[in-house]
Amino acid sequence: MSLLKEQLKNKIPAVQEEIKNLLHEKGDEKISEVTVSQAYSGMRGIKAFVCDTSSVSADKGLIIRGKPLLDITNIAPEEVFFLLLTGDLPTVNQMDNLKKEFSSHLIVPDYVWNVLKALPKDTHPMTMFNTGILAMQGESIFQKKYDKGMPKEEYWEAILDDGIRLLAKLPTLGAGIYRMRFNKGPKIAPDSTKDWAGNFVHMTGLPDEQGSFHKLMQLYFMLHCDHEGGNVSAFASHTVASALSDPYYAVSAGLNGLAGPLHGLANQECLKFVLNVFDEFKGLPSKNALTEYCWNRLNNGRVIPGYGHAVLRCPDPRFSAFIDFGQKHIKNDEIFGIVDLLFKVVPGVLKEHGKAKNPWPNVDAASGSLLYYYGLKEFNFYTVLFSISRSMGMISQMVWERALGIPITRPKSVTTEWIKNNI
Ligand code: HAX
Repeated sequence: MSLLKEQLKNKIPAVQEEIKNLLHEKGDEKISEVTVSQAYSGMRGIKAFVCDTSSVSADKGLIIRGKPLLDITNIAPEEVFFLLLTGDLPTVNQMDNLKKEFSSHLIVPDYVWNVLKALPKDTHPMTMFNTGILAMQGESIFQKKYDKGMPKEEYWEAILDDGIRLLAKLPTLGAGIYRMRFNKGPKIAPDSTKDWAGNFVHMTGLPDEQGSFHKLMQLYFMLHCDHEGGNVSAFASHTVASALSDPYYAVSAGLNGLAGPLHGLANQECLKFVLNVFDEFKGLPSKNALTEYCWNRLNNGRVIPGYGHAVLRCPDPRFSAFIDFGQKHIKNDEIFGIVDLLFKVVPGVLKEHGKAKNPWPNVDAASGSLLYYYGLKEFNFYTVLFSISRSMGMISQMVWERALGIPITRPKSVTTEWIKNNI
């Protein structure tokens, strides 16, 4: 048994007991009330379910298992996965064991590439990525064991087995799609001696003599791993998994939500916006010119991508971590300079505009400029990178939901007629 699974096996019974007692003691207490306007506005702010992998506070941002994000930006993606699942950072031994497990499942089956080859040449990389995941559904251990009558107590283990196999393949799938979709030549085989991010960089074929692109991808895959349970992608995958659809179904469902421009696709939209600024001004504009440019966009009824958030009310710490990286590694780059200038301009503009509840940058405001610098210029690929990372959070949440026996998601909707007659 893997050391990760062993750790979870030790932890799960105590958490099950804790929650049983909590329900016994506080099961009838209220944690939220719902107003009519919340019912018409995306259920914003309603506390209605539990996610322990991470939480997001309006003024501090992402906290992973009690650790504020900016305290742990140095850890590797494999470590954050272990942390999301167990609440502990792995020992050296546990980390080696997890890396070995990932390394033995790197190969994406040939039939997946054949399915992807059959798609139109201009298919969006996110469509290719999600199709690739769904095409592998027949590999699901959960589904095979379920068909044979697996007892409920074993669900979480089968979800974890699927999750690790799927996660191991995602950098291979993503990098293969990058090369296929943007005519970069034949796929590059994974290297089982490399870590998750290093393997991705290797399989893209992009140069990285100094190792800084590898460092960026480690940070990138770490920062995007989870953002509590209520965001579109996490909630979609949570809902699909609650029907006992296996992780291949549930992760691809979540990622279809991530592919929306108000969610994960904002990273591609944001770099597109930054490049438009660069083209318009042939470089870095003045502060006044950029302010006017932003106002024009707002007056045309368009959002400023990379700014605003449904929960956060402060600059996103993930943005701050990317800006720190940029200051250290690519300080004098002009595209990065525009991102930096936007940070000085947009919050003021959005405050004056008066609509957005949060005028501050989110995770998507800075990441694209860094990827662009390292040669990953095809910005409609960026949400695939977000997806590779966010799958860790979805899978961690799923493992615990099955371990705790959380039932099928089924909130109750009401009709407008009901509201008129009953409130
Ligand atoms: N630019 C212009 N207007 C904005 C805005 C922005 N960046 N952010 C919010 N607003 C507007 C909204 O469109 C809304 O306008 P209407 O009343 O006309 O509909 C109003 O301000 C109130 O919105 P809100 O309550 O502040 O924000 P929501 O919770 O409804 O939406 C969004 C949150 C992130 C979707 C929103 O801020 C947005 O569209 N931002 C730009 C896109 C973006 O960066 N998305 C990525 C978010 C992070 C993420 O999930 N990454 O994956």
